[in-house]
Amino acid sequence: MTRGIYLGLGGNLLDVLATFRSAVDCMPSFGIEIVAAARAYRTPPLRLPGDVEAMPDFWNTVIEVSTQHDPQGLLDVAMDIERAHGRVRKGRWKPRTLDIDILLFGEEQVIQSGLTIPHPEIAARMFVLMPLFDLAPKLMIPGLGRSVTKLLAAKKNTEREILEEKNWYSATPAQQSKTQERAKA
Ligand code: A4P
Ligand code: MG
Repeated sequence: MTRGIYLGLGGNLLDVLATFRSAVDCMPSFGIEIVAAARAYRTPPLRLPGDVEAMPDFWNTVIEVSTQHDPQGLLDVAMDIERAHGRVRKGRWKPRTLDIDILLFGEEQVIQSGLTIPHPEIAARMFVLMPLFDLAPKLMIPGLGRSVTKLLAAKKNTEREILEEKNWYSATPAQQSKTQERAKA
């Protein structure tokens, strides 16, 4: 069982927070156990250059999970879960009901066709760093050699893009104990 796996969830179509809840609830049946869930953050869409199509804001969150899948197996079931929640791939960075990105897989670094871990955009995205900070502020990102706190501090000076934040999932026991640990620290 690998721990220290962090998944980024995102979406901007339909009731995204309800989709997050449904996705997380079905994960155990796909061999993914939920350890903790961060708050959800609403941000304007990050667009590809030249894309002017009107699109709703995104909700994003991060969950910590454990699983016996290897990284490719986890990506495969993540895509099954996306499809089961109405994801239709209409092109890169298009509106979506649910996107599941593998942000971190413990200490592992993976660079293969169709899979890069850690996710290459972690350090650039406030909507990833904020929820990751909720769960693991001291976590060091493999390959970057910097903690989530350091990455967020570097970003905060240049960008303030969070429009809203919400608790979307009732605390798991693991999340509660982490919250208590943080309160004591
Ligand atoms: N892939 C490679 N590495 C990974 C990984 N670590 N986790 C491959 C998941 N997938 C990975 O993804 C394209 C391919 O990435 C997959 O086939 C997989 O093999 P996709 O989900 O089909 O398409 P995508 O999501 O449109 O592309 P991509 O490059 O994953 O984009 P991102 O990084 O997901 O960004 N704005 C806001 N505010 N919030 C967002 O969440 N997301 C995007 C898409 C754009 N703007 C956004 C947000
Ligand atoms: Mg994606």
